[in-house]
Amino acid sequence: MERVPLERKVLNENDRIAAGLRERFAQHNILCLNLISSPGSGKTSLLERTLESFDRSERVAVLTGDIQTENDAKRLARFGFPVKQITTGGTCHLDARMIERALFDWSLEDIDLLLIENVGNLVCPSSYDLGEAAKLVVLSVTEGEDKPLKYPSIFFKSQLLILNKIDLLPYVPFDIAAAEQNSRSVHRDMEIVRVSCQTREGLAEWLAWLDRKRGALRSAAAAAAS
Ligand SMILES: Nc1nc2c(ncn2[C@@H]2O[C@H](COP(=O)(O)OP(=O)(O)OP(=O)(O)O)[C@@H](O)[C@H]2O)c(=O)[nH]1
Ligand SMILES: [Mg+2]
Repeated sequence: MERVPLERKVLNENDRIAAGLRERFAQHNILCLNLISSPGSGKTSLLERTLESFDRSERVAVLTGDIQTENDAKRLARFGFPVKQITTGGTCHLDARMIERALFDWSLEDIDLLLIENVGNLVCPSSYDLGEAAKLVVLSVTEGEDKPLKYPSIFFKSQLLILNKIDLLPYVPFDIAAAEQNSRSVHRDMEIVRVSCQTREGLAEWLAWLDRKRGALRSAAAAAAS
């Protein structure tokens, strides 16, 4: 009985900080994306493939969350863009205050695209707004096509489903059409890309999606300025 009001208070506080972040991102025309998945679905791998595709002049930055270790930040720092690890020390999700703190010594004027890798968890991160323009969910083909039905919240809230590890489809009993159908039964307008971070199949489609979102933001900013 006590749990519900307390949870609501924490989330209200988070929403307040997230709204402030969203406003700052809008002021600086930053596209912020929040990547969410179970542990090991391939969030860091997707970010590695994404960063390696960018020219060094791109104004991209990454925040990556984990309960322990700086492993993901080390993997991503190799590409030469600003990367910071947020180690939550036990908390199963990132919250808006963690993002605010992590950004304190970064100049937002220098960033166009902020990619956030959330803690590996398909449940808790879906409740926390980080001020992002969109949540993206990664599901790999080793996890079962029923996951959108079992964990509907994150599939309902995500704009894009990235179906990863399609190179493993010949070896695992995963019905990819059923996974997509399940996902659209939870979220009718879900956009979907199929990728392999191993073979790079489908990555062009993901990068094109990213490009469209960045282009739409640039056009909206130019229209607002004129
Ligand atoms: N076969 C195959 N393996 C992949 C693919 N993408 C990632 N992996 C492997 O899956 C494992 C987990 O990938 P990560 O990128 O670390 O996953 P993650 O979602 O960042 O994991 P956490 O940060 O721990 O939640 C690694 O061994 C990757 O090499 C893929 O497309 N195909
Ligand atoms: Mg990772």
